[in-house]
Amino acid sequence: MANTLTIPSNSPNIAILGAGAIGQLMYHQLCQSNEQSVNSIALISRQTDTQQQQLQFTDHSGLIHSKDTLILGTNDPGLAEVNLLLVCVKAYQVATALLPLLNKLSPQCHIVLLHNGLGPHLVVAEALAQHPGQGLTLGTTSQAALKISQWHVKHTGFGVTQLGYYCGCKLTSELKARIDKLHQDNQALEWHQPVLAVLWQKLAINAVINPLTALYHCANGQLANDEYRQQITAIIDELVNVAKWDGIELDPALISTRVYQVIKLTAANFSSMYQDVAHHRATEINYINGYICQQAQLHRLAAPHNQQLLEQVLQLNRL
Ligand code: KPL
Repeated sequence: MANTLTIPSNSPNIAILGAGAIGQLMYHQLCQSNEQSVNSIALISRQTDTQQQQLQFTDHSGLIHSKDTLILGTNDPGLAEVNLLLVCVKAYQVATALLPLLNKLSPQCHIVLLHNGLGPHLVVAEALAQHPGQGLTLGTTSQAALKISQWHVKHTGFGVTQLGYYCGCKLTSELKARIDKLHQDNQALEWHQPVLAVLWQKLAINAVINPLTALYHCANGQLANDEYRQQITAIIDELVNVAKWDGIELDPALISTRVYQVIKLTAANFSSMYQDVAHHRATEINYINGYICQQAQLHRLAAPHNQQLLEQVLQLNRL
């Protein structure tokens, strides 16, 4: 189904960049919570041409929904109508996928980054200096989704989505209300100001669970065993120290409690990094433990445990 379309009227004004599991999940959830205005929501692909595609969604109760979806190509003039863009690509894809679009989106477009790890926000914020009408919100989600096939995702777990304004023009109340509607489906959605502290907390969860599950080849739950405790404490202590020099105060005991909660809540899951390594895909390690090492270097701090994990996971990628 790859017919080129022209869509002069009824152009979408909310778009999702990235059609992975989380991107498609966000698309379906936005459509369900904005029923009166589903035609205003689209995906953006890497292709230059626009297509129509039937997407399927298995919700948490097992019901399957089908939806004809507009997948905007990167050359579509309709991009100029997009005034809310949810970026759901992996951290290492953000700059290449998003920066070439900034000129094509509405000059008032508000961008929401939703990925594991930290770092791309710095590059995007710098680029937005050339687009004074646009703005940036950062976020993270603990919802889980599984890609059953290219255009079929299954909602596999509830979790909180945390968002907060970062720079540039603020979200209009109309667009914020449309994001807030995601609350409808029993989903926790929180706004935090400033947002960076919650992103560092999520970074701690990923800095522990993702590399350790990839290296020890295990499900998240195994990390609750005592044999990992010392290493987990060391990773968190280094992160808390680096965050402090970055202006973010974190309580190591609270971070540790939260990390162990997530290990328990997602015990049967295999982390995204475990899966990336298993499928010989690039990992987000440079934006997780790598970001901690980068900021440590900036502040002339030592972060040997995170540095070792970074090197070990990069090595796994080379195997
Ligand atoms: O975000 C995750 C991931 O796998 O990337 C966690 C929270 C660790 C769940 O698996």
